[in-house]
Amino acid sequence: MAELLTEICGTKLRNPTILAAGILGVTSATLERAANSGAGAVTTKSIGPIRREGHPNPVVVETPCGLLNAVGLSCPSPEESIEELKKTIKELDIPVIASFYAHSELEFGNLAERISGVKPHLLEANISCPNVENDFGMAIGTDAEASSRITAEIKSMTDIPLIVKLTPNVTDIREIARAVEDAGADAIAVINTYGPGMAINAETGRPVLSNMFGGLSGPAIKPIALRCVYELYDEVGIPLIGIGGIQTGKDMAEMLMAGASACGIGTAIMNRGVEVFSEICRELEEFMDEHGYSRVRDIVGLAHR
Ligand code: RRO
Repeated sequence: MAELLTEICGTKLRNPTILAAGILGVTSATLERAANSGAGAVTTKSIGPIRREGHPNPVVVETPCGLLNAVGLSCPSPEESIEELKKTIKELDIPVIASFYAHSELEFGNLAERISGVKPHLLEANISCPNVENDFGMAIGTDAEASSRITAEIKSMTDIPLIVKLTPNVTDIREIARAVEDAGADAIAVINTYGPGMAINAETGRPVLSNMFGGLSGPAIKPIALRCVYELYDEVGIPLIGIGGIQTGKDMAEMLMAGASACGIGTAIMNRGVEVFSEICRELEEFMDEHGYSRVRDIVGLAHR
């Protein structure tokens, strides 16, 4: 039987499936559901510097090959989020990745320091949300210089390994990845949602999302995620977490072959339920057994031969 163990920045994962940020990630109870269903690690919904309501409903709409969302970075106060994170870390026996966002360099650094106090295994800086105003979210992740400054500031405030999550909505993702690697990032997660896109209800003649536009996830963006991981595997020397459209064990094998060491799962939970983690692992194991691969590292980057 194939061995699914993998590793991100020295943190061992029992398998390469990671609950992606923003899905089931607000409370320890929902994160625990993903852990119990077999996830290798879980990521919290992005913790912010102040309580934020997010956009009014509807914030999610299904499209033929994926989901559009414009949740709008909703989050409890940082005190509440960090308390919940502390509980999650205590209760779960798998690595917990704390995702967070802020509005400025200093705020990113301060929040990273506060979150690090409860010792998550890894931090994930979200500089790539497509659904918010200009001064944060994707505005940072599309600017190599801002991405670099924020990464360096976070690194100066914490010793916990830092994953930086990038947006695909750039001309050259390699430039942004190089900038964050040079600034000290320990790993890169690619990709956040694509777009924004929109849905219109033909009956009402109105946009469906209250925010009108939202980020696209799911099978529609898998080819884009694969391309980003493939490009970055050649470009940077730090581990990659591949996210975007992974629904099956075979999808995951492809993402590992592109160069990811582990993979985020999000939209697939809507389609296959929370059991998707153990199902994808079983499918990946079967795929590896059938093809004679015995360890995850045998297939990481295989498509680059
Ligand atoms: O909350 C959101 O609307 C959101 C976030 Br923070 C993100 O990083 N990506 C996304 O598609 N939605």
